[in-house]
This record gives sequence, C-alpha cells and structure tokens, in this order.
Amino acid sequence: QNKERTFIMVKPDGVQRGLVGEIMKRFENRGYKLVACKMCTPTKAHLEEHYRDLKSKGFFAGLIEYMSSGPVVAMVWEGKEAVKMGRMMLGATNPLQSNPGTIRGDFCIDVGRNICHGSDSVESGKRESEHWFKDGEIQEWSPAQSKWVYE
Ligand code: DAT
Ligand code: MG
Repeated sequence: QNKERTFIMVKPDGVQRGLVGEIMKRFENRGYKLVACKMCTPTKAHLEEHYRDLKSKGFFAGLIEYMSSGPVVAMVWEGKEAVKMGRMMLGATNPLQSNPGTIRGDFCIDVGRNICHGSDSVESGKRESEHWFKDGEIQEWSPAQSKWVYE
C-alpha cells in the first residue's frame, strides 16, 4: 500500500541553476517519501538506455549530449500514485505548455532545457529506478509522519 515508485531526476540545467533543493522540497512537502538519491554524471550509454524509447527522434543526439554534460541528481520517490502525481507536479514536457505552479511551469522555458525528469508510467518508474539504482541503494524506511499523511 502506498508503495508506488517514481524516478525523478534533476537534469544538468536544474543542477547548474541551483534548483535541486526546490525540486526535492516540493516532493517532500507533498508527503512523498525519498527512498534513493545520488548525484552522478551519467554516461551516454546509460542515458541511451534510459531514453531508449526516443532513439528514433531527431532530438535524441542533442538530448543525450545535454543530459551527459554534467552532474544530475537522481532520486526515487515513493507513495500513493507517485507516478501520476510526479508528472502533474512536473508539468508538460514543453515548459511553454506547463501551468504555473508546476516545476517546469515555474522555472523553465525551452523543451530542451526542462530541468527535471519524471517517469511516465508505473512500469517505467520501476524500470528507471532499477536502471539508476542497485538494490541496496533503495531504502526501506517508515517516516514518522506517515500516519499524518495517509488516513
Ligand atoms: P518527458 O521528459 O516529459 O517525459 P519525453 O519522454 O517525451 O518527455 O522526452 C524526454 C525529453 O526529451 C524531454 O524532457 C525533453 C526532450 N524532448 C522531448 N521532446 C522534444 C522536442 N520536440 N524537442 C527537443 N527536445 C525534446
Ligand atoms: Mg519521458
């Protein structure tokens, strides 16, 4: 119960712009539980697997270049409907179509610099979490506030 996992990643532009804390704060404040977190500079091969469904797109090479250009902050957040709510909190892929109040709608403009990634389905949440984190890197823990977040 309430164990759904989504993979959220602050992209290199989000890190450069000092938005790591802001993004994490939104998930924490909402009541989601952080179960994994690390900073790393991903290899192109790792990103090509992460974005494998987009291989045929014209922007793929540029996307891999940008995403491998510097450190990212990779995270797994857990909780009720974490995937769907994560996407809602992120806003639309194109920030110009993201509502104010969303992460992309509040902090960015161009689709190729949209500062944050979030899994788009429960299945990709699981696949991406396992792609970025080994078993022992994902924590099982019970926040003291759980019974005040969930009824
Ligand atoms: P999302 O990140 O919202 O899940 P996606 O999976 O379709 O969107 O694409 C992954 C990333 O690729 C996206 O965050 C930014 C980039 N991208 C998507 N569409 C693009 C486009 N038309 N031009 C340039 N970059 C694009
Ligand atoms: Mg996607």
